[in-house]
Amino acid sequence: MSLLRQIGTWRHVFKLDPNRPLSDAALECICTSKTDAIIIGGTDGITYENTHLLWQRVKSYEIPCVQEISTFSAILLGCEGYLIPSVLNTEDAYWLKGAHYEAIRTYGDLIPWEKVAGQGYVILNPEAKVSRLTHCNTNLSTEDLIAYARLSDQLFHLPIFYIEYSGTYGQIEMVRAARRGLRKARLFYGGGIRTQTQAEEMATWADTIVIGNLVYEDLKQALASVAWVKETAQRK
Ligand code: 1GP
Repeated sequence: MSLLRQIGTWRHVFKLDPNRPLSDAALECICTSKTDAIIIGGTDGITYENTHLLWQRVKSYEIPCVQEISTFSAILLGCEGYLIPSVLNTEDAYWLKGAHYEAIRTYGDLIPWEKVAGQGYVILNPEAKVSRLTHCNTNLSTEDLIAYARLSDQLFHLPIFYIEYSGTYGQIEMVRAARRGLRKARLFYGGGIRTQTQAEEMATWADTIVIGNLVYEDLKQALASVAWVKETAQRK
């Protein structure tokens, strides 16, 4: 199945950070949890070594595993898929297209485009490391979100629109606004999901729910989130 088709089936994914320790037992629970995929990615301290090590560990399970690229020196050759964020609400064009241009200029003909999916990212938590790193304007209204969703989907034709609240639970109005703006793209939501109510609320509007921190803070709840999201998706 092509990467885009695969992504079209994802309801729930775990995002694992190469820079955070995870025991073998915890990783086994995550990879056999019936989540739809593992995304390897993070913001701080990402190196080729820690990324490759985590990938090797995940690869021993059957779960699909893709890399969300944040640092191009850490790109995993031979990974089954690559998610490439372009931050739409950044004030620094480097994070929208500059880093991408550099990577494409470096790797040129070697890039397996059929395994690459672009993500239109809107980062909405001003306290998140990724928000500070990428100089985002997080002070957005629902009208702004609708416009960004249309820009990403109808103008740039990015297959994924990602609302990123990394570390904090977001506002449902923003997710609903993004939903209104999208026609084709898949709507990803990530940020601060810790409870069943939160998972169900976001899964009602987003296509794919990304769980990150909870893996490291409360593994039991993280594992439970798979069913919370999937059962909500089935009811839609
Ligand atoms: C982070 O969107 C993901 O990039 C998930 O967010 O870590 O807050 O769950 P949390």
